[in-house]
Amino acid sequence: MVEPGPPGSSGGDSHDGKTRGIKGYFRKRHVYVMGSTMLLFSTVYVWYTSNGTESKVAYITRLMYTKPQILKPSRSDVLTMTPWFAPIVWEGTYNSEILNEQFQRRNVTVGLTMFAIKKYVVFLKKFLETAEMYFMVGHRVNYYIFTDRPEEVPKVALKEGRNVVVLQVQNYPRWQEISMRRMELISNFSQQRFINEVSYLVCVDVDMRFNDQVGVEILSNLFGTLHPGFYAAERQSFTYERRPASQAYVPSDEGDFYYAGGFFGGTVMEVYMLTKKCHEAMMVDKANGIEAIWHDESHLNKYFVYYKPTKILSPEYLWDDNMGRPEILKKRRFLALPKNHAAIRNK
Ligand code: UD2
Repeated sequence: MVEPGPPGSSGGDSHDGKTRGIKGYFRKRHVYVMGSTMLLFSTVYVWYTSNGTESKVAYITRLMYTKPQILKPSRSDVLTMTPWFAPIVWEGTYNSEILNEQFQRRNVTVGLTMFAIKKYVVFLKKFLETAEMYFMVGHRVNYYIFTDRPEEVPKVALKEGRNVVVLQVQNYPRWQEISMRRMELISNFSQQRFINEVSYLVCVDVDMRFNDQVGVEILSNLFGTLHPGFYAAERQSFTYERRPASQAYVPSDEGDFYYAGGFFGGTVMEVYMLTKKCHEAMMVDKANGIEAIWHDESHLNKYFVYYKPTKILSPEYLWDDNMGRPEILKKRRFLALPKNHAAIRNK
């Protein structure tokens, strides 16, 4: 393989280690193998002046991987692009080595928000342990744990560049209110804190475990996740709020997908706007004595009808084994844990 030489040179291997006239250069090549499909070459060129002192260094990085094929779509069994040109993320549609390289260059930090109020603290250990194995591996991560029981947050060993931040918040008597108030808290903390600490926020339920890689392929300005129960359903079957009196109302002839309340995110600014608007809508409902059928999830779905996500995660990213194992599902990355509602809610 012939590599180009540094700027201004004629290039090629023939100049390795030789001086040319009054100036010469040496080349040091580092080869990193990233996964099985991509090679990352980092070549360092060092020029030397005639008296032997180093004068200039140039870095040339090459990325080598299998070329995409326009005539061979990566998946033909599922929709991979919405009509507003937002990619839908399925296994096989992306190369995580390319994406990791791009995000590492930007030194991105991702905030993962979760709420463990009252008895839901019991879910934290498994959640964090599996997140350390599968969530944004190789990237900087802040786990933001909202809880009313900070002393019950388990200590979990973290890899380098990853931190736990415990945020003490109040609880509410009803589980529905706890779920809905997440919007208010995420919007307040986005404005006060997250905006200074992370680039992206990922907002998830806590009664879950990671089961496979969830990486930077999910990141985009604003993303939502297809609900595992409705990805193949018709519009009329979506459990949107159908009462016009609620701010979450979606008419029967509108809407694209039914999104899960338990996995959304985006840049801090986009998440701030989403959570603020949903919280305000819930406060209007409260004043009018109405609560949307699926609480915060109904308001999230209303928001996404009019503010379209720029990326959509397939149900690989939020699966429940009670839904079986359909052929299209090549990975089950983030799984709902079975829970005894009577024992865990309102406790
Ligand atoms: C669905 C949605 C959830 C939310 C809810 C609204 C999924 C997977 N989940 O979950 O995001 O939209 O419907 O009805 O899409 N919590 C506590 N303590 C409590 C109760 C709740 O910390 O006492 C938190 C916790 O982080 C939990 C989340 O609120 O994961 C949602 O509550 P849930 O999981 O009980 O609601 P569920 O399963 O109906």
